Amino acid sequence: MTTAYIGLGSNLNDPIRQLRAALAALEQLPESDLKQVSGAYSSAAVGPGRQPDYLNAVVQIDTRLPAQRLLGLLQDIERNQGRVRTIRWGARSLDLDILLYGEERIDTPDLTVPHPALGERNFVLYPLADICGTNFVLPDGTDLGTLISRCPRNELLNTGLQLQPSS
Ligand code: A4P
Ligand code: MG
Repeated sequence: MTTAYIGLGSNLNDPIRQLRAALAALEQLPESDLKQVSGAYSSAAVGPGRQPDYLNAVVQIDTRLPAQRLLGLLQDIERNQGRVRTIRWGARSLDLDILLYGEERIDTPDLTVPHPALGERNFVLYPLADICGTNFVLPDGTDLGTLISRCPRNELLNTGLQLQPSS
């Protein structure tokens, strides 16, 4: 089993509904268990032009899927939720990024892990720390607390919205 962390983001078509639907789909991934879900955070869009605010979250899955296969299945989920790829960093109904895949470093034309922007994005680092704590060490040896200390929280807001139905 490999422990992987996936970033979820949406700023179109009812983001809270998009993230909840994504979570339901992630629970159905083959050869995988959804282990932890962060809070839902809102933030201003990083990217071109004026865009609606984002809702972001991070989840932990334990999986036997190879990283490339996981990426393909995540892209299927994006497509099922009406994602249309237009411009890079443009508004989207759902974006699923593989942030970390165990300790692995992957650098192929269609997959870079750890996600190259992970260390600069408060909307990734803070929800990641929710579920794995600030002592968590990344494959390059940096701990999450150090990255967070360099990445101001700014207007990032934990909405308190529940992504999973309470059991
Ligand atoms: N790809 C490479 N590595 C990965 C990975 N680790 N996980 C490739 C997922 N995909 C990966 O992605 C383009 C290609 O990246 C894919 O075909 C895949 O093979 P995309 O999702 O089609 O395009 P994108 O998301 O527009 O580009 P990119 O560079 O992935 O953007 P990001 O980094 O995902 O940023 N602002 C806020 N507040 N919150 C956000 O969530 N997200 C973005 C998108 C911009 N601004 C944001 C947010
Ligand atoms: Mg993406």
